[in-house]
Amino acid sequence: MNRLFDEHEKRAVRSLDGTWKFCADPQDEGEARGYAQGLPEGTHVTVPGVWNTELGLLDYEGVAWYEKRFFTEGGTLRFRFGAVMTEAKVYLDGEALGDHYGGFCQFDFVVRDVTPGYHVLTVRVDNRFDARSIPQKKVDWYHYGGITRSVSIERLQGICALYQQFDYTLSADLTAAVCHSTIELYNAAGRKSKTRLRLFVDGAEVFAADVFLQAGESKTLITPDFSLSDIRLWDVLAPQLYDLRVVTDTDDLIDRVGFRLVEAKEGKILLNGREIELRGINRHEDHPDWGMAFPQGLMKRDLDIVLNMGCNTVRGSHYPNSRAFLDMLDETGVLFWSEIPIWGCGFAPETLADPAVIERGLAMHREMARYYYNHPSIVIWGTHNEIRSDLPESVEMSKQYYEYLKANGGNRLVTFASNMVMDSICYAYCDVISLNVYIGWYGSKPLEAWGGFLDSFRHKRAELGMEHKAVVMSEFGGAAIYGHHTFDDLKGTEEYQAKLLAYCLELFHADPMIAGTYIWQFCDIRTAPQMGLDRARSYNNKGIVNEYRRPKMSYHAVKALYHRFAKEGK
Ligand code: ADA
Repeated sequence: MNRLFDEHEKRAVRSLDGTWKFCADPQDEGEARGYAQGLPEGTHVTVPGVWNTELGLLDYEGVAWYEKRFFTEGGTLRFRFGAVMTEAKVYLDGEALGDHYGGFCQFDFVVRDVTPGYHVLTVRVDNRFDARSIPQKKVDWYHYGGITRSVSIERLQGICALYQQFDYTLSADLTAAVCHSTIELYNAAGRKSKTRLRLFVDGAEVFAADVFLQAGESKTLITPDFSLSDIRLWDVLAPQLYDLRVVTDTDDLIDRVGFRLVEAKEGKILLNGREIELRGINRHEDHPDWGMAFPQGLMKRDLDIVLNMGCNTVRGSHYPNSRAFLDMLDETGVLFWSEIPIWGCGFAPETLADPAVIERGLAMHREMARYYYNHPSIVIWGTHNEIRSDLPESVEMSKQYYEYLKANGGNRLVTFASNMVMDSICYAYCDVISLNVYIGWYGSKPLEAWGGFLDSFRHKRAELGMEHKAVVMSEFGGAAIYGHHTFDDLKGTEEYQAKLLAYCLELFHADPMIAGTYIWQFCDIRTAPQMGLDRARSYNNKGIVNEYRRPKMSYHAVKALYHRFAKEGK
C-alpha cells in the first residue's frame, strides 16, 4: 500500500496489488487491436513493479499493457494509482477513464454507476521520451517502466472527503497554533444529499457543519480558523504526529500532521527556532531486484541504515519519493528534500525555456505540493537540479517554480541544486543556496582545492548581496567500486572515497557558511549507457553502500563524523 496507515475506516478500499496480466507492445498497436478491452495474450507480472526486472525486458523502452480483472459491488468507484512510469492511459471495460503524465505522483479517476460484478481494468503504459519529456532521456539513473506504486479501488458512498490540506501558523513561542483545513468533498450518491461533516484533530472535534451537495457535485470547503494549545512540536528525531480525521455520515479520510517551523535566516537554517546542521544523504529509490518499485521492508532497511549513519535528513534525488517512505520519515523525525525530475544535464537551453516544458514541470510541482503537503518531514522543495542556471533561458522556469511553491507549498524552504556555482543568475529564486560540486572527483583539482573554492563562493555570495542565504552542499562525492582496495590513493577505491568524503565533511562542518551537507550518494544505482552516460558496471558507483546495501569504507567514515557532528552541533 502507498501509506503506512489506513486512510479510511468507513470507506471500503480494495487493493489491486498482486498479479496482473502483462504484454509489451513494441509496435504500439494495442489500441488498434482492442487491448483496452482486455489483453489477448501475455505473461503475468507483479504490481507494484517495474517491467525491467522481468527476464528479457531490462532495457525495454516503449508501450506495455497491464490488465486486472476485479469484482465490485458496484456504485461510484475511485481508481487510485500510486505512480505509473511515465505515461498512463487507463480503461475500464474498454472505456477510457483518462490519462496521466509523470512517473512519480499519485492520480485517480472517479467512475459513477459501475454495475455489480466483474470488470476489466487495463492500463497502457508508455515510458518513451519526446522533446518535452520530464526527465529528458539523458539521466544518470535508470529509466524504468511500469506501474511502480500501489493501485486500489475505493467505493465512494454518499458525501465523501477526497482530499484534505491542513494549514497552521504557530504562535511566536511555538506553543499554540491557529489552524484551518481545506477539504474537498464529492457527492457520490445519485441524488442531492446532506451530511454532517466533522473534523477531528487527535480525537478532539475542531469543526462541524451540515453540508448539502447535488448528485455528483464537488465542493471545496475551508474551515474557519480554530486554535490548538499546548502544541507538541514535531522535531528532528523527536517526531510528534497528530491524527487528522475528516468524517461524514458515510465516509472518512485519515491523515497526520506535525507542527514545526522551518526558517532560513541570517545564513542559517532554523527548525523550531533552533539552528540545525543538515547531516544528509542523496537517495535514489533504486534496487537491482526491484527497480524503483520498493517494497516497504526495503524502505525501512534504507531508513535504518540512514539513521544508523547519523543522518537527520535525506534528499529524494531526483523525484518525489513513495509516500510510504515519507510516512516513515514523518514517524522518525527525519527531514526530507523533495524535488521533481528536472535533471538539468539532459535539458537543452531552448527546452528549458519552452513554455510547454515549464508548464509540464509546474504541473509536477502542483501535484507534489498537493499530495505531499501534510508531511511534516518535508522541509525543502527542490525546483530543479543542475540546469543551465547561468543562462537567461532558465530564469522563467526558476521564477515560476519558486513563486508557485512559496505561495502553495506550505512552510518549507525552496531551493534548486546548482552546478553553475559561480555563474548562476537564478539565486534570487531560492531561500537556500544549494551547490553540487565534485572537486577531488571530476576534473584534475586535488582535494586541497576545496578550501579555495569555499572562499571564492563566500566572496561571490557577498558580491551578490546574499549573505543572508544559507548555503547547503547538496552534492559532493566520488565513486568506489565495492571491494576495490589498494595501498595507493587511487580514485575508484574504497579508501579514496572514504578519504574524499571525510575531508569534505570536516571542512564543511567547520565552515560557518555551510548549513548542511547531502553526500552523493546513498547507494550505488543502476544507470544505462544508452541514456548517454558511460559508467563502470553501468552503475553510478558513488554510493557509500553498494546496490545491495553492503557498506563501503566511506559508510563507516561518514558514520563516525556525522555522529560526532550531532554531539558538537554547528
Ligand atoms: C550530478 C547529478 C547527480 C549525479 C552526479 C554524478 O551532480 O545531480 O544525479 O549524476 O552528478 O554522479 O556525477
